[in-house]
Amino acid sequence: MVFSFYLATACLLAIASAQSSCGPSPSGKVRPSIASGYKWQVVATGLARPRGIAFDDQGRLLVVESGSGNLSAHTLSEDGSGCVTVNSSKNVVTGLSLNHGIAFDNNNRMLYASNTNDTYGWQYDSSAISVSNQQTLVSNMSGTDHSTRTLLLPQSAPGMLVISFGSLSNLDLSATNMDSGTASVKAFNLTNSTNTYTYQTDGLLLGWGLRNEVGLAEHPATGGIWGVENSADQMTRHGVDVHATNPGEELNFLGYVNGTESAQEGSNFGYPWCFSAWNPSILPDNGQIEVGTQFAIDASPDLDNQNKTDAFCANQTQSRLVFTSHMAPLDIKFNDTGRQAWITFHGSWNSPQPVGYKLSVVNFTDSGEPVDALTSRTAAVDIFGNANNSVCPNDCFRPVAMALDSRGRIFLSSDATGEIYLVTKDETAGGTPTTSPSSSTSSSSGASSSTTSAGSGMSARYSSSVFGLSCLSILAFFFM
Ligand SMILES: *[C@@H]1O[C@H](CO)[C@@H](O)[C@H](O)[C@H]1NC(C)=O
Ligand SMILES: *[C@@H]1O[C@H](CO)[C@@H](O)[C@H](O)[C@H]1NC(C)=O
Ligand SMILES: *[C@@H]1O[C@H](CO)[C@@H](O)[C@H](O)[C@H]1NC(C)=O
Ligand SMILES: *[C@@H]1O[C@H](CO)[C@@H](O)[C@H](O)[C@H]1NC(C)=O
Ligand SMILES: *[C@@H]1O[C@H](CO)[C@@H](O)[C@H](O)[C@H]1NC(C)=O
Ligand SMILES: *[C@@H]1O[C@H](CO)[C@@H](O)[C@H](O)[C@H]1NC(C)=O
Ligand SMILES: *[C@@H]1O[C@H](CO)[C@@H](O)[C@H](O)[C@H]1NC(C)=O
Ligand SMILES: *[C@@H]1O[C@H](CO)[C@@H](O)[C@H](O)[C@H]1NC(C)=O
Ligand SMILES: *[C@@H]1O[C@H](CO)[C@@H](O)[C@H](O)[C@H]1NC(C)=O
Ligand SMILES: *[C@@H]1O[C@H](CO)[C@@H](O)[C@H](O)[C@H]1NC(C)=O
Ligand SMILES: *[C@@H]1O[C@H](CO)[C@@H](O)[C@H](O)[C@H]1NC(C)=O
Ligand SMILES: *[C@@H]1O[C@H](CO)[C@@H](O)[C@H](O)[C@H]1NC(C)=O
Ligand SMILES: [Ca+2]
Repeated sequence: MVFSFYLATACLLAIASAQSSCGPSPSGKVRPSIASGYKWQVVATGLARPRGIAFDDQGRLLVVESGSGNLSAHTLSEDGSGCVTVNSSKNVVTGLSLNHGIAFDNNNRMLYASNTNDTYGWQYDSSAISVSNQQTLVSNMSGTDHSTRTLLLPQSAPGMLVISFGSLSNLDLSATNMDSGTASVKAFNLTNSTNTYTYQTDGLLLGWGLRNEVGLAEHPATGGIWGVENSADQMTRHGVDVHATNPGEELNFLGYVNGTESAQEGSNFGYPWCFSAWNPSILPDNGQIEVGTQFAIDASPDLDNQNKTDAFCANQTQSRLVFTSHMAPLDIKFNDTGRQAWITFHGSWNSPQPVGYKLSVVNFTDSGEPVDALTSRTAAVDIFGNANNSVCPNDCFRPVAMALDSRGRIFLSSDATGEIYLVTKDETAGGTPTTSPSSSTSSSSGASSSTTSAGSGMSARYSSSVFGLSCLSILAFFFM
């Protein structure tokens, strides 16, 4: 079980790399790598740590550049072969230290964006590419460490704005007080509101005990709100350091904002007392613990030396899926049918081996639930990543946020490299993945390509490549 999981993960991480000849080259030494059946290109480079992205009603890409605090609009051009480039760019909002959150209400021509402390709204003129009538909608979210305030406008409840407010540190005792607002997700009704809401005292509580729910999405068929959580670092249990492969990153179901009731809504999801197991085998006293089970951690000064039990943790709302520890999920977006959830993994310092730095996909059922059970370790399938995670974070792109266009194409920001990528299905690829260790050719139609040198021999406008072979050497590590 453990080994088959590592086999799958290791092989997926070993996907071959190839450079696209459409659009700019990747920044620096970045070498992207993609699964068979998909292709990638760089759309934009040189942005100032791009985070949240969204399309306006003209198909322009708006980008929160956290490095400058500005919000910029990029008019895109597309040639006959589907190659997308930036035609022109313009700053739309400056001077507010915007750092992540962005949302569009195209019906009402409203743009929303956030910095650490406040969420703003503007009327947006997509002809002039400009904003007016700035309002501060929700305030009092200041805090260090986890500084993003993700925004979501659910289609099932027009006028409601969902905001995620993360914890203020790795283990944050203030999160045990529901009134603090930290480590929670809330929804605010903007319809005809005239005053600025205070995060702590206003709004509808969707969940608390959520360490840092950076990614938020609404399921298109059910209206259910889903979040992906960045879980804790440096974890110990019963005096044993278990941080290398625990806790799991989480996919949580947060209920609905349109009045449909659910048991989850407003409940406590465990943090900072309880964490989900990713690798139960290294946890002391693991008799009752499976993958995804929430367990108690050691008392520590950060938590005022207080303790909770595994029985207490079993009583908190559990997640619906878990992912490899420390991959740092930052965004989730459903495709049009709601049967695919795309998740970006930014990667984190706290994993002994670099993990994440990639875009994965999770299957959902027609009724809007993950196909896999909570105990699964193979729910997330890797689509786009870096060719060699050993060189991460320095020489890797780091996926942050996505915007899907009406054709299901995925635009993807990378803050570390200042880039926007485009990942699409490769309609010309017919082949199935190969794991043949002797493969050495490459083409634009999904034939095998191995592996270590980017770009050589690629002459097609795009390249798609296939899962490579270094599985054995990577596996050897895990058997040690
Ligand atoms: C950029 O947009 C302008 C105005 O729409 C258009 O005339 C021009 O052809 C575009 N440039 C490219 C490279 O597509
Ligand atoms: C951000 O906006 C400021 C004006 O407030 C401007 O001086 C600066 O050049 C802008 N930065 C970028 C990267 O566009
Ligand atoms: C947020 O508020 C804090 C505390 O008042 C302040 O120090 C910080 O500069 C503010 N940050 C922004 C981006 O406004
Ligand atoms: C604003 O946040 C601070 C903590 O940063 C808190 O002490 C205060 O009560 C909040 N204000 C309101 C009105 O809730
Ligand atoms: C919001 O305000 C407008 C203008 O005053 C009014 O026509 C509308 O009925 C209000 N909507 C709600 C839901 O109260
Ligand atoms: C909430 O939205 C979902 C999806 O549109 C719908 O099925 C459900 O009936 C809605 N609930 C209410 C109370 O309107
Ligand atoms: C939001 O507020 C408006 C105006 O008071 C109200 O008509 C609407 O039902 C509210 N929406 C939700 C989802 O509660
Ligand atoms: C915390 O719980 C553990 C295991 O139940 C126990 O050994 C330890 O003494 C407790 N620590 C505190 C500070 O209560
Ligand atoms: C679990 O929750 C139930 C119902 O709220 C409560 O009666 C019970 O005491 C809780 N158990 C623990 C260990 O917290
Ligand atoms: C996800 O669903 C697709 C069909 O839509 C299937 O080909 C694929 O194997 C599924 N992946 C997993 C991990 O179940
Ligand atoms: C990955 O990078 C590491 C560190 O630079 C290097 O030692 C290793 O050979 C690389 N592996 C491949 C397959 O390129
Ligand atoms: C969304 O996912 C489903 C299930 O895998 C797939 O059939 C459909 O083509 C996807 N939609 C787009 C636009 O890619
Ligand atoms: Ca949890």
